[in-house]
Amino acid sequence: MILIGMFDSPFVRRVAVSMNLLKMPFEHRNWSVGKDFELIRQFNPLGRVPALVLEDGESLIDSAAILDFLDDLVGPERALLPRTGKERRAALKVVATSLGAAEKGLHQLFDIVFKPDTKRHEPWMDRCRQQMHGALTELDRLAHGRGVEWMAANRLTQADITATCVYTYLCDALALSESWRIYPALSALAARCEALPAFAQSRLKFDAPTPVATAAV
Ligand SMILES: N[C@@H](CCC(=O)N[C@@H](CS)C(=O)NCC(=O)O)C(=O)O
Repeated sequence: MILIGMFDSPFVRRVAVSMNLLKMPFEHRNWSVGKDFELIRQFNPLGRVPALVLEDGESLIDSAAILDFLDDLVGPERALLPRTGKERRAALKVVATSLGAAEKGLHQLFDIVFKPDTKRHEPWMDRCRQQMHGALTELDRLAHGRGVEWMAANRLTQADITATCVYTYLCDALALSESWRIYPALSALAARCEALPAFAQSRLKFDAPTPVATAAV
């Protein structure tokens, strides 16, 4: 299988980490949504990543659909999203909150990367920041409230993978200052996960565009 997209994307990375954990080998195409837009559009008409190209050439798009396919492939015993009940509800809540935070972070970043300074609308950026921090506060509360090592079950699940990929991404891309102090439980979870080989294999340190540093907590 071929995974398209750079590991600085939390959406791509959560697929890569999941495939590593499930011991599914993949080829990686490190294509950028900026300069490789036309190439990406051949596999996803939206021009977004991730896309996963299967052995028969079929292309799957959207991280949620790809992860659903992977869980289906490995079966209920090994699936990363709990199959049913309270654990599934808890995991889906963490995943939804994390992806919402990622989207609000991306809105801020894309405003800076793709729009001229004169087109930036500060009240909109403030709203995105507020929504992103609201989601991170909730994730920190959920991580703290658990009292066990993982977010949704007594084992590592998609909740931990997605929360970690998103949190690491936001800290890196938006240069969130003092985030470990403000989100201690979430930071501890992310540190535990990032220490695992499945995460380390897709860790990409990247430089945030300079003006983004205004996104202080
Ligand atoms: N819901 C999608 C979101 C994917 C997404 O927004 N990817 C970003 C990269 S982090 C992208 O490709 N953005 C380019 C664009 O939308 O033009 C998923 O979960 O895969």
